[in-house]
Amino acid sequence: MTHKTGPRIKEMYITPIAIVDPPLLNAAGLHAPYALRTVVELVTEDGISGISEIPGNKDIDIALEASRALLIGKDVFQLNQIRHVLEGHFGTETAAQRGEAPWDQRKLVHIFSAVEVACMDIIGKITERPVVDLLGGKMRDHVPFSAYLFYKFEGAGGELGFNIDPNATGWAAARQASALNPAEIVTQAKAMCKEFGFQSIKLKGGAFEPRQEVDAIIALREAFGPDVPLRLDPNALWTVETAIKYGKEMEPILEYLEDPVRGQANMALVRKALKTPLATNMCTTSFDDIPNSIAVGSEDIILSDHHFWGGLRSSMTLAGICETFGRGLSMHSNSHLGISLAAMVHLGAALPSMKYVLDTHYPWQSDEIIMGGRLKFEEGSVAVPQGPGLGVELDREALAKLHQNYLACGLTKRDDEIEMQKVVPGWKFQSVRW
Ligand code: GKR
Ligand code: MG
Repeated sequence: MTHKTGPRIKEMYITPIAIVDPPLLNAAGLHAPYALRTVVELVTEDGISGISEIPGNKDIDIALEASRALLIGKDVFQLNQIRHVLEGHFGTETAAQRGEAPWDQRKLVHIFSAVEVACMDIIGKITERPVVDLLGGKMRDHVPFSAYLFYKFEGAGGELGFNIDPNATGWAAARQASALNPAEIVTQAKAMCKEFGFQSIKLKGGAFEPRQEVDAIIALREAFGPDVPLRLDPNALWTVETAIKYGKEMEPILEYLEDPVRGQANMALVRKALKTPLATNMCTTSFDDIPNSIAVGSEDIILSDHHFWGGLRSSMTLAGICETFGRGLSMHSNSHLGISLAAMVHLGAALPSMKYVLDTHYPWQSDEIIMGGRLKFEEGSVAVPQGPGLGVELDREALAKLHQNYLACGLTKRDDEIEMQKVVPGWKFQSVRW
């Protein structure tokens, strides 16, 4: 097939949006009423559009704006050149720039991801193949996810904030309820698993002292039995001593313990002391981190994330590294909509093996920006979208509405500490707390 006008980038649209997010608790504080995302659309000279979604942050949006001039005129198939040009302009980032928060604060990885996914969406449309085929092809038709539980204050988020919609039913009602103790966590888990059919459960920890969170895991085990794998993620807030003490107590019931402690050296100490596998999206988060990860043995499972590892193809490279060095691979998530979920599903479908089902925050969101509305889960899995490229199209009306939310809400970057201080004055993030 030849393209007379060539698949060259003619336009780049960068749209920050704000999506309703309930008051979820984590190690860094509290989620704001809106989570920020940025939607990128590239359009070729012959009018083919490709889309992507990344975590929202004004600095990243400014950098994306600065990349526009570098991208216009580029052939979407030349992804290696595109990356080279972006690196030439922005320089490289070190692992240290990731920061101490549970999420990644680098810029360049997000830009690579935004540009690469949108280009691959276009390549898929041109070649009439789904993105999964561009990653080497499908290993599975349905990609399984885990329930992702959060401690939370009562509230629906968005305009309602800490209030609730009394007319909500089912999961939409359960999502508004408070979850501040093990019994409420079990109630949340039952409602989420009923709605989405999840067959594994992750609890976001680091919100309460470890005894309470370990008791929640024990309560989940009692409620769901031994066939439902359980994971706990304190986001590196525990000391080595705490992690070993509670890790040993949970040894018989945890599938894996995620980032109990901060840094590869501490993770390696805990890993030597426990039989439970350790997973991370905090200590081994870039290719620069891999040599030391292997040298010290900091984790058993790396939680990939195409937004943080620089795109889908980089995530496949990571999968190869994990295979070579005997690491498991799963997937990390942050608050997101359907463009990200579609990309996660294409990647998940291409992964050589799927021992550990993937994370997603999707049940916590109610907004959507893709035509046809929210993607469906069946028995905890999402079917690989059928169409070419990502297989999802932008709903421009919904995008415009969520962009208005962004302008109205006044948030420009995620800061869970500030949100928590609105509820608990003087509350401070501590990189290690218990
Ligand atoms: O959404 O509060 C959250 C999570 O804490 C998120 O920011 C983390 O990056 O899900 C993440 C994790 O697994 O650490
Ligand atoms: Mg984590």
